[in-house]
Amino acid sequence: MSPATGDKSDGVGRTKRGDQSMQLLRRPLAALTTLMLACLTYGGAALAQAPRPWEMGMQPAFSPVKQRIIELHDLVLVIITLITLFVAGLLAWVMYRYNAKRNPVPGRASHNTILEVAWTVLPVLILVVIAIPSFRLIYYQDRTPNPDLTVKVTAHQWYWEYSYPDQGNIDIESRYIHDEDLKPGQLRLLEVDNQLVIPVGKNIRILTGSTDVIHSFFIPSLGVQRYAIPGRTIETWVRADKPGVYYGECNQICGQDHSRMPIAVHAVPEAEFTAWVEQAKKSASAAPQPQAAARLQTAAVEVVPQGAPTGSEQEIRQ
Ligand SMILES: [Cu+2]
Repeated sequence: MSPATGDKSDGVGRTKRGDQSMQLLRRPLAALTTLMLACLTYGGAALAQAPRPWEMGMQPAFSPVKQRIIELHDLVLVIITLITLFVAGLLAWVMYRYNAKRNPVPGRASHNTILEVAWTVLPVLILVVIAIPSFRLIYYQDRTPNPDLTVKVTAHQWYWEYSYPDQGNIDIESRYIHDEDLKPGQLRLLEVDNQLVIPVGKNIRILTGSTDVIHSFFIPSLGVQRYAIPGRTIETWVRADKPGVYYGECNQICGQDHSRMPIAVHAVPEAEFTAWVEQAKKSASAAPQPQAAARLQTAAVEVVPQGAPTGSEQEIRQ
């Protein structure tokens, strides 16, 4: 490119190239501002927990299970980092010390008993060190021995249904908010019309099921991830440490609107939860939902052949 075309002056001493470098600077500055705003928005404890711009690690923990997941992750990260550095160091040493120039006559040794025992036993020991906390965590997040509350989570193409068998079978359906209906500050494809309300600090038993295909109930900041499978009931549990809204998504590819079945868990103090239950009971008796109740009863055993439209699909199509 000639200077005449690439470096035109605008008459006040600034050049086009100068403008370009300003523009190059502007992008990182804008990103930094977005990041700072995001930190201000989400940084406080117990606000909305959702994915953030430029997020590198996992979402922070707001449940004991998530806390343990992060601890296991950190342990394994240290171990694999040490192994990677060790192997990379060995490789560099071999390339430096034993290349053809420095080592023209290769050695003829083919066995070393101590080394062979060591490189078999050490990896086994490392795997045992990883396996012990892994199995502990699997059993810990599997179920809670003394649940304070049970919530049945039923997945549909493409929305969630939450019912509370211990609270008079309250049954609510939870759907995403369409882009055009989003209010300022609401998160696109994460906000829902009816949140899953739970009391804070209580052990909640979660039972997942599905009426059509395999979905997955996934809330990163609470450390919950369970398949929702037709014809099966799968158990897990959660305890939210702080009040707040915790966002998640179906993370099992389940059809064309897979990306449109978000989860919003609203953890509230117990008194607020009791009030919500009363309110939900009242509105349920005011407007009974026989269809939803019937679906709930059959959710655990209903298997829909693949390709056959389900009741919920038909509703959506109408
Ligand atoms: Cu799904």
